[in-house]
Amino acid sequence: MIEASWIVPSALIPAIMLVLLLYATFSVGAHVPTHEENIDPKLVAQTAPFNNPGLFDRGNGQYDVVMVGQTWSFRPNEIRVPLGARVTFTVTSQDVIHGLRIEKSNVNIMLIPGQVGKATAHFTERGEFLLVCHEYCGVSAIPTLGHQAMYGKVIVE
Ligand SMILES: [Cu+2]
Repeated sequence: MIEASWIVPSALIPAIMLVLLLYATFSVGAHVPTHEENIDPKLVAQTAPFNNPGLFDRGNGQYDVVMVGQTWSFRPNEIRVPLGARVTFTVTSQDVIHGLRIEKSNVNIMLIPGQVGKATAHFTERGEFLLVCHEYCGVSAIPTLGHQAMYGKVIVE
């Protein structure tokens, strides 16, 4: 019977992990960002949609954000949406690897030059939410610049 006390947990633990993984994938929306689109990293500023970054109202509470990361800022770096907005972020980088993490949301994307990253967030809480670059992207002699200065905010009102 001592074997059963090992076999049962060793079968149960992976089963519980699988259930949690499926929950995270389908209910929370936490999954690997899609990288199905690639663009020329040298032509980001000329390539649609990144030639026109910004917030776009698609109606019915749906919004698109086209965002470009660059050393050391996001364009746009302030996004204002109403409560309940569903916002699809389409992002890339025009120089080095950056990241995009938005506080209290499932948005956590790497911004890789030449790759288009996408994530959709549902903003169900009013407030200001920090968006930060979470991939170290360099230092500057000027203290107000550099990776630590690469942030912005989402305002849900
Ligand atoms: Cu960065």
